[in-house]
Amino acid sequence: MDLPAHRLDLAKRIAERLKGSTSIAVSTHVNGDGDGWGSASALAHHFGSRGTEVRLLAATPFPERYRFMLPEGVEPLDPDAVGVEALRSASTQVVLDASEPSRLGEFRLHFERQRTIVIDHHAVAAGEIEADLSLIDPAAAATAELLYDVLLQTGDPVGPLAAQALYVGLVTDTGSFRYSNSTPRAHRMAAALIEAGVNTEALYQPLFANLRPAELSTLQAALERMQHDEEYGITWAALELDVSRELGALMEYEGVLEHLRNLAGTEVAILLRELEGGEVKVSLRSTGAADVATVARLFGGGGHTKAAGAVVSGNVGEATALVLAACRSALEQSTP
Ligand SMILES: [Mn+2]
Repeated sequence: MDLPAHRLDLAKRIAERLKGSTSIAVSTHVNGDGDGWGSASALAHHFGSRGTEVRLLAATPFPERYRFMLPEGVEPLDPDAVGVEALRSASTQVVLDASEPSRLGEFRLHFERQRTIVIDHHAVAAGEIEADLSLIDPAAAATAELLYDVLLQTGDPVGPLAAQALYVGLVTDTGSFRYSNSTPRAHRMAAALIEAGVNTEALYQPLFANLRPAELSTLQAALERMQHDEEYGITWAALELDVSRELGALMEYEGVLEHLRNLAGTEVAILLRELEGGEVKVSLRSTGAADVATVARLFGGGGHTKAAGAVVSGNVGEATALVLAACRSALEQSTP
């Protein structure tokens, strides 16, 4: 695979550093997604098969949906005494799919600059994690793409299980190759991973199906509450605390936002979920020119231009009003 010149030097240096490590601790961002956990699993497969001890750190609970990617015997560690000790004692500390300290949860206090490597494709806004080597490129489709560049530089072939985990990162972050980051290079990488042994059909069930009834109930509750502002092209659903509490952790079900953004005439889709303690979790998607990362940052959150999130103080009604106002002004600015 062609490697953009500016990435080559860093990818080589990171590959050398990882090859020289006796133990590697890997963290992704809180509420880790398919790209974060796919990349972490790929790193664990690739260096684990060389005999390196690789420990995975889960600042928030590891999503069961991604368990099939983990190497045998690797169990992501909570931010308790055991997890923190695994991080502190590792010869190399790796951060994947995040570059802001606040995204690391309780683990953030235990990274040491000289031992830290960051690989990420988010545009850094709020201040970077201090690292010895940082491969950060928002032009990459996924962190999995940057990690693949690194793995190729190790000189060891990328095995089928590492390839599968990288493919999961690529598929989930590109919306199954439908979003604007589905670049020619992302497709070339997908082809190379399939050649390395990925069975794409076998991934459909674990990634997209296997929904539990409660997950479809989440969708049902959201669709019942769906509202649409025709003038601005905003579609949203706000879930009150009692619904949100009942559905619990299942609220992470991504398919809900997909449906909201698929309504005809939608430029911005918003899912708001009231949490305990007077906070509302807000997830934003843009289908056009509006930059929802800027909206998320107004509320202390972040993300990509077309996919971002934040936690807003207040009840769900107040948060909805604030976020809608911010989205309307972002849409006014994005319209020429
Ligand atoms: Mn990502």
